[in-house]
Amino acid sequence: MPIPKVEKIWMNGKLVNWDDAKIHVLTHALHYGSGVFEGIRAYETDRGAAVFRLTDHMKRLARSAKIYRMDLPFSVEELVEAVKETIRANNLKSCYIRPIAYRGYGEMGLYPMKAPIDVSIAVWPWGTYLGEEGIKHGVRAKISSYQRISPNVLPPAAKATGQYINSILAKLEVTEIGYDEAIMLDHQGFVSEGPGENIFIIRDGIIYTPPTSASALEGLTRDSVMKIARDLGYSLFEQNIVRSDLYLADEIFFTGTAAEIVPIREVDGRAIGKPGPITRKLQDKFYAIVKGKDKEYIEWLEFV
Ligand code: PY5
Repeated sequence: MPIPKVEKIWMNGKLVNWDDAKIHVLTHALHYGSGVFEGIRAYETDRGAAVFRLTDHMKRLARSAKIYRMDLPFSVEELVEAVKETIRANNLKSCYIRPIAYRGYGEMGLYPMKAPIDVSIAVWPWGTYLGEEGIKHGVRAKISSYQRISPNVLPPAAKATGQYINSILAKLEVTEIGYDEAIMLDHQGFVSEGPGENIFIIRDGIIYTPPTSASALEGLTRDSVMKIARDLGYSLFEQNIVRSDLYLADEIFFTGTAAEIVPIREVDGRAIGKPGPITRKLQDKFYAIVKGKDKEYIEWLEFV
């Protein structure tokens, strides 16, 4: 789907026209994937657009940058303000938000410290990543033969642009044979996550999700769902999961900013079934929270 064009993109502190938000072909990050990014969403509420856990996302951007020894030229507070400014400039009630910090033009070697760090923030209306049908009825997933990157290959804790070619290989492999999304195993064979989503399973009323030591990103939707589930009284464990745990689960779902909360109705040809009651409950609560209808979690919303 083409990206719906809006008016302005924030680049290194200035709002520029969408069509002018261009970079040089010798940008370091284009050649080597030396960028870090975030995916954030703003939702429509009674008090206007509200960005879900904006500061937490920008803190993660700063952590990704730290891992790759990038000195961000803007503070977390400045980036938070810049996101709000960009949403206001484009008059959006809800949108997806894509901040990126990358090594720019000025160095072609692999020692990157002489290249500048450029930062931009783009926003646009983007529906749920795996589709509305997926949210309602669940998606079909398959375990990819591509292993998820491991900590001593590329740090899974960082959301770095280059790391996503691993996700792309997994996504391509399974979608070309008709599945909606991939599930990736870590270097030890434990379930890790989707190409751009964390994963949860439920068995006998207990919720499990792989630990970050299984190369799963510290997802903010994951963190939110963990908190919501525990507040609702469920037992939830961060625990290693093997592939047969997926096949035998009562319910499975993906979480992510782009994807939101997506039930999985089939894994590797084994039916999991229609979205189950706990998945539904967590979805309902999550959407109430992000739309500002649940005051208990109002501190997660940062109003534009
Ligand atoms: N795991 C990976 C590898 C991710 O890229 C993402 C987010 C997640 C988990 C979920 O993290 P969070 O809940 O903090 O979003 N993926 C991006 C997103 O915006 C990009 C998806 C194409 O959802």
